[in-house]
Amino acid sequence: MLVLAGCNVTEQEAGDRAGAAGTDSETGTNGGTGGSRAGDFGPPQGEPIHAVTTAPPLVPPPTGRDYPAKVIVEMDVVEKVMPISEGVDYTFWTFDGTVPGSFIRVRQGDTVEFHLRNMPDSKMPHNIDLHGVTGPGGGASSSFTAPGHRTQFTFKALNAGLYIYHCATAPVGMHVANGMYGLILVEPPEGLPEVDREYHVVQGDFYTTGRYREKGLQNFDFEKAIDENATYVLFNGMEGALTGDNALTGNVGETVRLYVGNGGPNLVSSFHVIGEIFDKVWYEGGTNFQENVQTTLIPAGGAAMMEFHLEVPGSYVLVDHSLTRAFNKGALGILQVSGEENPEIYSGLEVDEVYLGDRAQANMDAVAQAASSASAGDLTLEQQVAAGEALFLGTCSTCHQASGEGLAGVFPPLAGSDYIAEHPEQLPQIILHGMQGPVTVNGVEYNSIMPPMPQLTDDEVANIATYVLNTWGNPGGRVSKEQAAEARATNPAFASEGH
Ligand code: HEC
Ligand SMILES: [Cu+2]
Repeated sequence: MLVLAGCNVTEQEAGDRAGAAGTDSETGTNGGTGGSRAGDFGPPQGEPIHAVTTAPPLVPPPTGRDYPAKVIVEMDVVEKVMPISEGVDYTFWTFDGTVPGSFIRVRQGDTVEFHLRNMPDSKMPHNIDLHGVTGPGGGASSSFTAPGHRTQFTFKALNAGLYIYHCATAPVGMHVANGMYGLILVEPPEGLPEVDREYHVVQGDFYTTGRYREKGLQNFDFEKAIDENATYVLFNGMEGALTGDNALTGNVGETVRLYVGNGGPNLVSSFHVIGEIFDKVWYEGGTNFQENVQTTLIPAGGAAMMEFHLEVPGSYVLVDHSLTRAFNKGALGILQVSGEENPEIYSGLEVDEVYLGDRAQANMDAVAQAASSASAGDLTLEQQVAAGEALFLGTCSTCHQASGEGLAGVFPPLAGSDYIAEHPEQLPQIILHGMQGPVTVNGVEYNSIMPPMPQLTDDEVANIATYVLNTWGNPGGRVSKEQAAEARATNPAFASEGH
């Protein structure tokens, strides 16, 4: 007979648990929390408290309370244009003006009075469904709010855990795809173990009419959303929200806790931090934890908490381990850890440029500037080269290296390449159509495959080609966007895709 210890929790036991240490720190399990039946600690006590909410990636301080209170949460719905990638704008619909919306932190047993305002300049009505609410619609039916209106409803947070909230106004998939989600943490009565740093990150999938990184203001593409064919998969609503100057930070010797949600609307996340192992994962945002985890699955409309101790300095890369989402759709973030090297645990050589490409750079200003200058029709050679360099890193440097030297026997050099010197006009064609078959560069024969990169815009191809021509002793010259467009229409003999 299979005996599941602690599965049958009496109300008495469940009540006893309130205020007592919950999860067994040795095993990550407990005798059962009693769920919602054990989550009502009576009427709110003391003066009402105005919740401290925080914009991503910050997390409000612990409630620090040992009694249930009335907590007032105020949230604004704001529709606004923000960058989704450098040089790419998108009309986001948001809670509190950020994607994800503000992080809410309450304690199990708290009575939450929720105020939702929809800004007068909004075009749409919105509402909120908090997965931490017990009651039909999670608040949605009580919070339908037209532009210029405010609504209010109250709920008791009966279940501890980390929960997604989102807009649930029809078409729901569209409201969520436009960025309407965030996290609410309902602390267990005893609180969570103290850590040195806490951050919050929410993944989301985005669907734009233009291609990935196609410049300008992009519209929502409902067909792509229905097909679940995301153009971007992002942490915190913008490519670069957690890289460069925006990277998360920590120090060797510290313990970090991440609160990670997945707003969706569609894709499930295989959340992983390259170079770290989660010491603990409170999978699905629930009460029990698993230990020593590489990758944790975060469902759309779900969440997880994870903790890890930092031993070695360097760049740790947050990814959705469905990897083309990370490297070709934007699902990348960085945790930058400072401190003493620890060669006994890890010796050596950082690889974040290869992993991150252009996103390892502090900023992509040159690209954004080039994009705006290009639309104004006045791009200088210097701007083209600067923008091309930023794009080269990550697009081409993965194989040809940032130095342009290539890798002996595998990837031919672009630096001082006699092939480029003899065929400078082929550069945009090689970029757009790839290359295969034997090619001799500086006396060495290569016979491999370079993949085509038609996802690059004509501007991007022109800038990368111009950068390559004007760097590492190559012959100079300039490629225009019109030449890139012509190259796109050609069918070169060396192309690596069948035309
Ligand atoms: C996935 C690896 C990879 C990437 C990424 C890549 N290349 Fe290549 N590239 C190759 C390989 C392999 C060859 C040789 C192909 C052959 O053997 O026919 C090559 C050949 C070339 C050549 C001609 C040979 C030479 O060295 O002069 C040029 C020019 C070139 N690549 C430019 C670029 C540029 C610019 C980019 C970025 C837009 C880029 N490549 C991205 C792998 C890559
Ligand atoms: Cu909405």
